[in-house]
Amino acid sequence: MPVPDIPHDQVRAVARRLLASRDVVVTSHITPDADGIGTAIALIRALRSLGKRARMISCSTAPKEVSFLWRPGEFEVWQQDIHAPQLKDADVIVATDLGGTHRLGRMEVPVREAPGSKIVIDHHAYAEELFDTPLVVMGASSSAEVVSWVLDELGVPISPEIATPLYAGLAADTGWFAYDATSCRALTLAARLVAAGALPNVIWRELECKKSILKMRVFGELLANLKVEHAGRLVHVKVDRQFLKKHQVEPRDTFEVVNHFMRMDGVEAGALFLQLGSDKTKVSVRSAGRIDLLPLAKSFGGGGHRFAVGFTADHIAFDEITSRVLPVLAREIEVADEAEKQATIA
Ligand SMILES: [Mn+2]
Repeated sequence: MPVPDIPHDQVRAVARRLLASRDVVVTSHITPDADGIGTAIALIRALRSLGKRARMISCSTAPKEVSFLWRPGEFEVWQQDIHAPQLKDADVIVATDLGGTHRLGRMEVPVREAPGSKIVIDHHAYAEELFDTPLVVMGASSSAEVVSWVLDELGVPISPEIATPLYAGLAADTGWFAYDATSCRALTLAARLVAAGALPNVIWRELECKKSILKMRVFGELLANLKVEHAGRLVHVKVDRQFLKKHQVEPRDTFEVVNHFMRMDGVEAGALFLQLGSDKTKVSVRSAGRIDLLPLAKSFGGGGHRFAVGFTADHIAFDEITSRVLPVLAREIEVADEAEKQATIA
C-alpha cells in the first residue's frame, strides 16, 4: 500500500485549534485499545505540558492490559452527572482512533450537543460529519503516528511519558511492525520513540504477556471451533451468548482470535461473529490483502481499514448472519482469483 502523505494543512489546523484552547476533553472509541488509549493519554500529557486543562474521558472501561498506559487521574469513565458539565465547558473535544461516531457509545449524544469545537484524529474510514476539524489519514499505520505529527506541530518534545503510550499504539496497530501499513515512516517514528525512552520489551510484555489462563483456554476453544470453507480459503467462528456464559467471559475476551485468522496458509478472509443480542451481532472481518473489505463493512454501516473491518449487524437473527456475510466473502475470493488469472494471461 502506498504510504499516505502527511496532510500538513490539516495537521496545522488541529494544532492551531489546540494551541488556542484552554480546556480540552479527549476521548476514544468504546473499549479503547492500545492505540485509542495511547494516543489520548499522550495527547493529554502534551496539552498539560502546555498549561492546558486536559482530561481523558472514555465512554467505557478499557481492557486490563492497557491500564499500564495511564496514571491515576488520567483516565476517567463517563459518568453523566460528573462529566456532562465538563464536556459542556470544554472549548475543544478531541476523539482519537474513533473508527465511527457510534463508537462514542453513550458519549455520542453529549458530544454531539456540546458547544466546543470537535477534532478527530484517526486512521479509519467513516463519515466524520460530527467533527469540524478532522485529521483522518487512511493508510497511516496508527492514530499514534497521526498524533505524533500534531505533537511536532505543537512543538511539544517527546518525553518518555509521551513516547511510551505512542509506542504502544504504534506497535499494537502494526501487529508489532508486521502489517501492511508498517512503513519506513512508522519504523522511523518507532526508533524516535525508543530514543525518547519507550521500552519495547516492557511495552510488549504489558500488552501481550498478561493473559489469564482462562482467556488462553477460551482462545483455544475458539480455534478448535473454527469453521473452514471454500477449500480452506475462508474461515469463521461464531460466539453465542451461551459460549460467553459457559466460560464466564465478556465479548471483548474473544476478540483476539481475529488476529490469528491470517496466520493460516491459504486463508484469504476470516470472520468472527459475536452475538450481542438475539438479533444483534458484532462482526469482525480480516483479509489477507487481496480482498477490500470496506464495501462489505459500509453496507452494514461499519468501517475500518481495507483489510480489517468491523460492523454491528442489527435486526438480523444470529442464525442468519453468517449467510448474509460469508457468501459475499466467497464471491470476493472468486473475483480476486479471476482477476489474478486474467493478469497472468495478459
Ligand atoms: Mn488505531
